[in-house]
Amino acid sequence: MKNSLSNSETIKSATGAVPASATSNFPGTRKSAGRSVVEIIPLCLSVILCTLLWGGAFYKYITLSPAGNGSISIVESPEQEGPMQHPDFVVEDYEPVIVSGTNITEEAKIEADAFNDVYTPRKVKDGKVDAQSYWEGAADNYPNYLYASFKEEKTIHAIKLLLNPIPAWSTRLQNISVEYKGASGDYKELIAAADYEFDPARNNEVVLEFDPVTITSLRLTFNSNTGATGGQLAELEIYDVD
Ligand SMILES: [Ca+2]
Repeated sequence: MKNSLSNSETIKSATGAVPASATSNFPGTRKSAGRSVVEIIPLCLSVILCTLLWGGAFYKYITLSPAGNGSISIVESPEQEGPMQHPDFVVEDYEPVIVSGTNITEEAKIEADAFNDVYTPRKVKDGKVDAQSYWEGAADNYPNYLYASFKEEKTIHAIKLLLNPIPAWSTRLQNISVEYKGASGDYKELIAAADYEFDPARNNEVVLEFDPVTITSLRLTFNSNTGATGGQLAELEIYDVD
């Protein structure tokens, strides 16, 4: 009897619903989120490869915003084949101005109302622009006057004012006016007072051109100088008309 009942239970079990555990534990049929492990591995490899390739391709176009607030700005980097410099920092090459005519300052007698230390007026016509060869007006005593006088009348059309061009002579503004005097009479205005920039990046030179005028003397008036307590000039070049 016992054996008969055992056979009946065995038959029922063999013909009834199959328990879930009967398939889940079967070798080679494990499931994960509806895909087998065999299917997921190549999919993951594909995702990683695409991330590396596309990430590298777009890296140069994506930067974080300067504010660092987490936003993203998309910019296009320039095609660069060599060293590059931002346009805001590019310094243009400066070519010193070539003035027509002949520099006749050598023929002139140079004087000033005063000078500072060893910086005498004659130093504006020795052909040197070094650190020792310039005239400087009396300190804190504007206006400072510089004169160039000739024995004979000269017809001129330009003057060039120079300072030492090395960067140590940093950019400064000098307020200057120019007057002239003929064979007789008093000084007349040639160039009204104005601020002129002396910039070592531009050879620390200022060129003033005007309609030809016949003179026996020039008077330069220095009203201010942002770089010193008096007017300064390393060379004065006066050009005649040839
Ligand atoms: Ca000089």
